[in-house]
Order: sequence, then structure tokens, then C-alpha cells
Amino acid sequence: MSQQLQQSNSTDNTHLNQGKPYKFYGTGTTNPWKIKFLFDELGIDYVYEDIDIFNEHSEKRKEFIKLFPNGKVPAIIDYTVNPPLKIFESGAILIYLAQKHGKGKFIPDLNTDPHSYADVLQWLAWQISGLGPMNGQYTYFSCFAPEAVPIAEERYLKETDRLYTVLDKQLEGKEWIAANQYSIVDMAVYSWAVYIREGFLPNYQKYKNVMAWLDRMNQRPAVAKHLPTILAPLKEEIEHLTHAGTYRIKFD
Ligand SMILES: N[C@@H](CCC(=O)N[C@@H](CS)C(=O)NCC(=O)O)C(=O)O
Repeated sequence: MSQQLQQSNSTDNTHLNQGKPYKFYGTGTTNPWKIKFLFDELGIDYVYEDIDIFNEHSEKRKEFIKLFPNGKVPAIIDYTVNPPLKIFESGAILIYLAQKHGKGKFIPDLNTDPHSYADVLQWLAWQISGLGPMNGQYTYFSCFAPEAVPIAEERYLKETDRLYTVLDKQLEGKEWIAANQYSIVDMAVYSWAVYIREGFLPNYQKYKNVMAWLDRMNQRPAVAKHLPTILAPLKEEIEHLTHAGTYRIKFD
């Protein structure tokens, strides 16, 4: 694949991607959902490649890491530019795609509306640097860690709770998180928040505005389309984790 990518510099590259403008590498977990939502909101077609990202022996994963050295999904290749452009990190991909195709729809225009643009950027950075990593660590220690580490579980629960409380306050009296418009921020935050009321965070009901916003998000056709796929494995996964003895979340 990397050889093909290099060869494509001087040739028509559409044949490399089955005639579709983008290749999208993902898996069925949080961060790649963001990109699926945005592609669907934009009505853009892509070739999808599922990477068995947690399996170190997977050949596909080894090939993927040759192209994207950080070795995490999502990542995309844009074949509409020459040479094709590789980009990883969900936040970077969201900004790139929304600015390229959204015409101000999913990210405001910096030149005409700098306040809204900055608002979207700051909440996106908040998700990528805060909500995602903290919620992710909490999920690891409360659901997957082979040994219980109460101090880590408590620390990440406290910070995850703080972040959802901040989000709840931000959503007070608002339909969408940033800039008074549905944006890449909503897609990014939803990709994590969709799991919290499915057995992955205790006491989630207290974030009332977040719950109402989740319901609004579920109405978006681009989200509704994927929701059954997001939810389908969760019950069985919790049963599996409970059986393995690593599911430690307690509900009041
Ligand atoms: N900051 C990255 C995080 C990406 C990430 O952690 N992706 C997960 C899947 S949701 C992954 O590839 N995990 C594989 C691993 O950690 O080895 C982003 O927002 O894209």
C-alpha cells in the first residue's frame, strides 16, 4: 500500500481507491465514529477498511502502521489531491474535512465569524485532550484492567464526572455544544458520550442536559444510521466483562 501511495504521485490515482475520493481506516470504537458521522453529514463516499487495531499479530494492522506510525484509528487518505494526502488524529481529520467540504456548516468560517470558529476549536480540543482520554482511562480501569486499581478508578471517575458536569453546564439552554450550531464538536463528543448510558458510567442521569442532547443527536440521520451498530455489541460485551470479572462499575 505504501508503495502504491508513492507510485501514485505522478499518475492518475483514482484506480488506487476504487474510484472513491477517500480511504478511511477505522474500527468499531469511539474515535472512528466521529469520522463516519462527518462523512455521512457531508454526503461523501469512501472506501472503508476495518483495522483489527487491538490485535498485534494482525497483518492489516502492520501494513496500517507503515502508513500511519502512531498506529491508531481513525486515519484517512484523501485521493482527490496529488500526491494523495494521509492524515491521522480524529480532531485533525474533522477540521480538515469540515473546512474542505462543509461550506461553514460543520465548522464556522474563521474570516467571517472568528468567535464561532474559536468556540468550535476550543470545545474540540477539550474533547480530544480531556473528555476522550479521561473517559477512556476510566473505562479501562472500571471494565478491562485485569486487576482492580481502586485509586486509578476513583481518579478517572472523578475527572470524567467533572468533565460531563462541565458539558452539562455548557448545554444548559442550548441545542448544540458550541457556536450555537450543530458542528464537528457534537460529533466528537457524542462518539464518547453515547456509551455513558449504556452501562459504562454510573449516575449518568444527573447530566440532564447531556441526556437531552444525546436524544437530539440520535435524531440526526447520519447518527441514527449508525446507532444500531454502535449499541448492538454492548450488552454482550458487558456480559463478557462481568463473566471475566473485570466489570467493576456499580450503580446506585
Ligand atoms: N487521539 C486519537 C486517539 C485515537 C485512538 O485512541 N484510537 C483507538 C480506537 S478508538 C485506537 O486506535 N486504539 C488502538 C491502540 O490503542 O492500540 C484520536 O482522536 O484520533
